[in-house]
Amino acid sequence: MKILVVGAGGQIGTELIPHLQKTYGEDNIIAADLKSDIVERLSKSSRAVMLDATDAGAYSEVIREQKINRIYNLVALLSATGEKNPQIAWKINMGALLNSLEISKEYGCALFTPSSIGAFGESTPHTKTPQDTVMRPNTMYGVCKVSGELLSDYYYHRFGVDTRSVRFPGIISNGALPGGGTTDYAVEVFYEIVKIGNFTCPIPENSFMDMLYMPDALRACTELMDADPAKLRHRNSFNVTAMSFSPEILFAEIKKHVPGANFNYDIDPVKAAIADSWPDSLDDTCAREEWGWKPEWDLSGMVQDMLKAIRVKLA
Ligand code: AKB
Repeated sequence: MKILVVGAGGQIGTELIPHLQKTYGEDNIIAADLKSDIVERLSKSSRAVMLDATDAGAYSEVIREQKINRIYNLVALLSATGEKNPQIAWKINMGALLNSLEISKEYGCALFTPSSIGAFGESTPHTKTPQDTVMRPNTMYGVCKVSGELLSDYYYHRFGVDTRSVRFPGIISNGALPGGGTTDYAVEVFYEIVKIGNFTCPIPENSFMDMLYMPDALRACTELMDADPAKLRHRNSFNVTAMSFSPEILFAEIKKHVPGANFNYDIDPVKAAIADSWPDSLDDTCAREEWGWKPEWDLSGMVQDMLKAIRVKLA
């Protein structure tokens, strides 16, 4: 197995690379990113190449030269950034996906491209959101995710490309920071509380969203791609979740360990509207039944582990 991770320098890629190295062997994993400083950072702990995934020629060359047979396409502008520049979000998110699909078709690669809870919108049932339901997102990020799910299923049915993916909720992690997402507050709060004991939240206190702790997200990436294809009735994309909470609930949990922590709200209207349009809680039964998805981290375990890790990191 030879695996290429494109967009490897972001929040997921930074931790997916060591997870893949541990699972499939260091020499079999190649990290690719657009920016030279990120490639330099990645190259300290993995094989790394500079690559613009929207450049089809350069992308094909890497696949050919490195004899790649599985791709994780993590290239994306996230929800809040996408609203600042919708045209660029479409160009980057869909450009990288279309190239990944075409290349996978040509070179016989299996392809994982994460979708998101952002693929849902206001008209989606918000509680226990089913696997198959109304998908009419209100953001450009969501429009890209729904289009991506449809295109990925199209390439599977029409050309037999082995496309698989999950709808990630907010991912909480202590490696690289997320950037430009609506769920970022649930990571940023840990840094601010450990650093200065205060956090000003851009999301309303009672706005619920699904979340996953990074170790569970990494397992989803590998367990789905290694799953028996005969058991998959769905492909693009599976609902996955581990917990659903509002800022108020998360902050109360943090306060159990940092009693002096202080929380304020300064609502960002764009992020608040996005959060409001997304599900409050997903139903991930299909992922559980079709490939054995089972999260290991809940709110209380995640909060304790995050505080420990961020204290070490900032010490
Ligand atoms: C975002 O907030 O945009 C992402 C996501 C849920 O896809 N973290």
